[in-house]
Amino acid sequence: MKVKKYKGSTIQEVVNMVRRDLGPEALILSTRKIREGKMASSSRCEELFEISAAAEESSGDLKTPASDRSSLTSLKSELMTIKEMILLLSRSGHLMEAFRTNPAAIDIYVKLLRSGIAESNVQLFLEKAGVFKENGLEPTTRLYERVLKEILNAVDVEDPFNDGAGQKVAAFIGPTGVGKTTTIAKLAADLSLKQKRSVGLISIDNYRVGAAEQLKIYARLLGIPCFSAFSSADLQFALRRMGEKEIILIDTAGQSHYDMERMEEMHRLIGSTRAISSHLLLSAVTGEPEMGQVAKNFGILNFISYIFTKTDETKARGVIINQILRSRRPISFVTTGQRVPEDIFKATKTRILQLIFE
Ligand SMILES: Nc1nc2c(ncn2[C@@H]2O[C@H](COP(=O)(O)OP(=O)(O)OP(=O)(O)O)[C@@H](O)[C@H]2O)c(=O)[nH]1
Ligand SMILES: [Mg+2]
Repeated sequence: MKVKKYKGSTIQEVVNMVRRDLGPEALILSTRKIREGKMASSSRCEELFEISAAAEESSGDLKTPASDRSSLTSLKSELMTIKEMILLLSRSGHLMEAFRTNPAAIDIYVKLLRSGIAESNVQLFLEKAGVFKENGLEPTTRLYERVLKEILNAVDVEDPFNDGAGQKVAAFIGPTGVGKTTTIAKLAADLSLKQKRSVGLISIDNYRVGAAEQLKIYARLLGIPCFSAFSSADLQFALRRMGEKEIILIDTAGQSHYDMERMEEMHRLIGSTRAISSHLLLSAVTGEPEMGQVAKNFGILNFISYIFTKTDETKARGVIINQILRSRRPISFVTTGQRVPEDIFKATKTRILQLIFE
């Protein structure tokens, strides 16, 4: 692997130099602004852009040691190539003006974009972190820390079962197949087995054949009660029967967010009982802007937190941030796989960041 440094008076000029010399697949190790001249303070001191880039000696070259080749492969997943940089330059001309002040921010910009955070939000975070106002001589790590801090500020977290006072009744709502029943099973296991709290389950899913039975199987395994409720009266009855339980988890039927009739029906069933809090499950693999539409339409049920599921099925987990910025609500839990009870964690700001940028 050869690593070389290139200097020029504009980013575009340096990028072209790298492409000519190392080819379009060359990896950008760093982009920064430097001052060159006899005396740093003198007016003759010139401000230049410097790019450090790496490339294989020649493709398939037997002389390239195996260790070099494997380190290059791992770098490839992390770093931007010259080809990508050219694309970026052509796409966001106005942004490149901003990057003139701080070229090191290009790396951060690309990292955030790759995480699935929408371009407009990436710009917002960079602007808020003051990246475009700085003199460009600050180390990238400091800039990155400031951007991460801005992202952290956007994330709210809340554990609906944390506060010990009073009974907690939580309904889990969301589109079909997002993982409502599985998430309830994971939570019920954690709350009853690990935290030793008294838990009861209610299924109001009377649409899908075998839905209530699915929940009852989990309840039986955990040794906790489970009722089915088909009407408002049934639900009130079940809630009364479990009056002494500390926590009651309600499983609801998955439904299309465009079926407003069923949404109203669900509202009549759970929305009219003030003691029930709703939590919206969103699958991280739901495309955008559909995720926003799901949250908007389910908003009629006044959900108080998000639970993001299936985060193991995508690397673009920055969609979580996009959703929070579209409609700000705290995150309560995140699920990371199919295994019950392991694949779930309670949301904390740090864990959300790790999930997105790991
Ligand atoms: N990969 C992955 N799969 C998950 C996750 N959570 C749930 N699943 C799977 O998603 C499928 C649907 O899960 P359910 O819990 O039945 O979903 P639901 O929302 O209750 O579905 P309906 O009641 O039909 O609306 C099952 O195969 C689960 O194992 C997760 O975090 N990651
Ligand atoms: Mg279900």
